[in-house]
Amino acid sequence: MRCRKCSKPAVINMRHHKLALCKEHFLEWIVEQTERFIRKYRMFTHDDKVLVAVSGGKDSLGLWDVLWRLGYQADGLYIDLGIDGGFGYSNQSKELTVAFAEERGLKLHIVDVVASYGATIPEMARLTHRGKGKPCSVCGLVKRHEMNRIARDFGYSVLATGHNLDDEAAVLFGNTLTWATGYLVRQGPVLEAVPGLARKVKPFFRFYERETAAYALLRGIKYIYDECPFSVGAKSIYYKKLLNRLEADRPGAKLQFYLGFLRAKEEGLFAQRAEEVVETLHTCPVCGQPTSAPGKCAFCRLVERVEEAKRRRELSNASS
Ligand code: Q46
Ligand code: ZN
Ligand code: ZN
Repeated sequence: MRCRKCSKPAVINMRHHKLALCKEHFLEWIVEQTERFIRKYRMFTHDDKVLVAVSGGKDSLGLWDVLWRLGYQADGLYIDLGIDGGFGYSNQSKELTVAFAEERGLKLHIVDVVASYGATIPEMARLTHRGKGKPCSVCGLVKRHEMNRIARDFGYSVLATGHNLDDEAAVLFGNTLTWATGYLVRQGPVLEAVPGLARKVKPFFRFYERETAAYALLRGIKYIYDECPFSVGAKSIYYKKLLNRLEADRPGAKLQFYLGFLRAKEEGLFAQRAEEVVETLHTCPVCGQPTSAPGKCAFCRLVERVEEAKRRRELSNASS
């Protein structure tokens, strides 16, 4: 197989695009395509301050690398969740992220949830009995809150995440199986800003996971190969496998599924539902972030419950 652009041996064949490329042209292609998607979907411009949420994985570090090469003002945010999983997941991913930023002279914000809130994510879930043994819902809540907080406190107008097509198609598949219209209306590569919340964008949303992995590998980015230990058995992984089987028989099926959804939405599918779910936002009296119901937001309630549970535990330890 030869590169379409220069006839050197190809390192990747993207059957859905009928495009094979050599290393040099593939790396160039990813950067050019990312720029094209950023413009096409009006994600941000060179005047915006962009905060990239980085986990130490291939997608987020790859995205940060591409935005840096394109000359955007893109700083990173790493949230140390305190997850160990027997191999120091959080420590390893933090070290790799710090090294990545240092090598390129990039600014990185680090939030340490233990230092800030007194417990790791798995401890928070245990102490508050949330998530039936899985800390993912607590984790999502904390990550969203911290991303919004750093974006607001440091004046970032855009929050970028490294979600790829496989991630997005799996979420879409899950939402479609249950016709979760409330989620479907909000799903997309751009979520516009609302007062108090920065715009959220996913510049890698049209790349297959295999392409983002190839980009990180060929670019020589050192990223964490292991997934978070709590991702084992996640529904999204099962949906990804199903979609991969479909893709193997019909190259391009995943991309078609997702882009078809975006087109249908543009044509008015769910438009009525979108109007219904425009919520009146309230402001949390503790943290000042927007929240859908009056009173404290879900994050502040979680932090309060963690503190209460820790106090109770200390009291019972002291009396025993
Ligand atoms: S939610 Fe769950 Fe992920 Fe948090 S606890 Fe790990 S698997 S990192 S995207
Ligand atoms: Zn080439
Ligand atoms: Zn709050």
